[in-house]
Amino acid sequence: MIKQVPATHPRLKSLIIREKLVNGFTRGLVAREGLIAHGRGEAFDYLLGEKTSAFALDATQAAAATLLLAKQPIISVNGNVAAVSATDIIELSKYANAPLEVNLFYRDKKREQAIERELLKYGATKVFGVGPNASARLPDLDSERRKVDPRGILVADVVVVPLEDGDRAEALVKMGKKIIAIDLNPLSRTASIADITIVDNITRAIPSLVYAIKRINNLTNKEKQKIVNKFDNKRALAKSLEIIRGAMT
Ligand code: PTJ
Repeated sequence: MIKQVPATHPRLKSLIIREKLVNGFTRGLVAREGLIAHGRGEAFDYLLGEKTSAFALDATQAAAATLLLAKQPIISVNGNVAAVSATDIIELSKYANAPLEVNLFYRDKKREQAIERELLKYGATKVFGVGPNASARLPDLDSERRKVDPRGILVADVVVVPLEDGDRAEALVKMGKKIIAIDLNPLSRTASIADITIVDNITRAIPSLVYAIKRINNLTNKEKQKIVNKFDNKRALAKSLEIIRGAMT
């Protein structure tokens, strides 16, 4: 219980995120496996110094420009995202003009409805991908993540995929979509296949993405495109690994 932890505790922020995950699990938002996935993220965050690197900020700028240039962007939401970043992701949806779609690896009816309720409770106006609305199928994908909304991920040109390490990103890339990943693990399959990977904790990444969108919103499309062209995902991932290597030595 976070109330028992003194405000001066050096790991308070990390403990608060843990508490949100556990609460999310108790309230039926998070899959059991989501707690394990969070542990993996925490380990990488620890090695990254639990702060946003300059390279993550570069990726955030490129992601902001890509979202503003997109014709039909969409934000994919899973259980962990709903538990730790519901209000942030709703703000991002508003400023990026990108709807939210529930897309789960461990899909079950109760949990998708609980996530939808959570998003609506915090101010989302519309949530795609719930129940019969996830009626389309992504080709070349066998997992439950293949079930998508024909108005959302299926037709989107840019997809934000936070917290997944899987083959969906690959299937989406094959379909010609641009992928913005948020993943603390720079070695994950999603991180390496994405066009832009923000190697940062989602709790820091989304607020800085919203800030970046507000900041560059008034630039011309040409200027936004320049930001995108300047960004090199492979280099940014290599730099994140350098930070991790540095932390180990
Ligand atoms: O809600 P569901 O059914 O869609 O399931 C969600 C999980 C997260 C269980 C599912 O997508 C999964 O199994 O994911 P993976 O394959 O464990 O990948 C999760 C990735 O997110 C890992 O690379 C973690 O390092 C990373 N990660 C975990 N917590 C965070 C994170 N990245 C950024 N911020 C975090 N807080």
